[in-house]
Amino acid sequence: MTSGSGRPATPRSRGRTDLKQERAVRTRGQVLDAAASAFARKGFPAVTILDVAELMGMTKGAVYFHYPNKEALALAVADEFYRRLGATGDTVRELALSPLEAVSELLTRTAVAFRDDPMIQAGARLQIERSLIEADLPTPYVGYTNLVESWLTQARDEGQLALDTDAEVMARVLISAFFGAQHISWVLSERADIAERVREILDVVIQVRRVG
Ligand code: LUB
Repeated sequence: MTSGSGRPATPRSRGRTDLKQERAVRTRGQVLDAAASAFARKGFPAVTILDVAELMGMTKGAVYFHYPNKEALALAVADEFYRRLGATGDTVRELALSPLEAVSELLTRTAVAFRDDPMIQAGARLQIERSLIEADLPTPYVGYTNLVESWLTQARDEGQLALDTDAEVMARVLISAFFGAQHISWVLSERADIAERVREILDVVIQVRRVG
């Protein structure tokens, strides 16, 4: 690649092309953040490209330059939602907690993200609205269910859960309860009490199967 002046681009002399590309990447991220805020607040059907543009103080054309239509924006938000959930899983794995602590940590961190991160709020809302969106959104729920199941299996095999624990069923129950809790917390308290509700779920469900 060459810079605007025709010199080879090196880390020391970055050309105009590089700076332009960096700005484009940054703007694309800002468009995605604006779209997430709009989808989280209004839902897919009600959001317009103009809403997204106005949130950024840009023209509709600037949004269209990065995403051809509303479906492409929804898909990009959903992909970023799962990237962030996956990163949360990776972070918790790196903490090297006991498997039961890992399950608690994962769901607690996810609850906080639902409360604080519009990208997470938007991703979850778009999944609820998936039948209204003409794009192939990722399959919901299964990634988290499998991750939680793997930790519960480990906990059972290490003797922290009753030997006859069905880890697959327990994971499904936890994820279903989590999903219900975040929805109820959204409707009743704008998610102010989400962490407390998720704590209750972890206490009750894990208590039932815990050994010792
Ligand atoms: C997570 C949602 C909401 C599950 O994994 C997913 O697809 C998820 C989709 O609406 O939260 C977290 C238990």
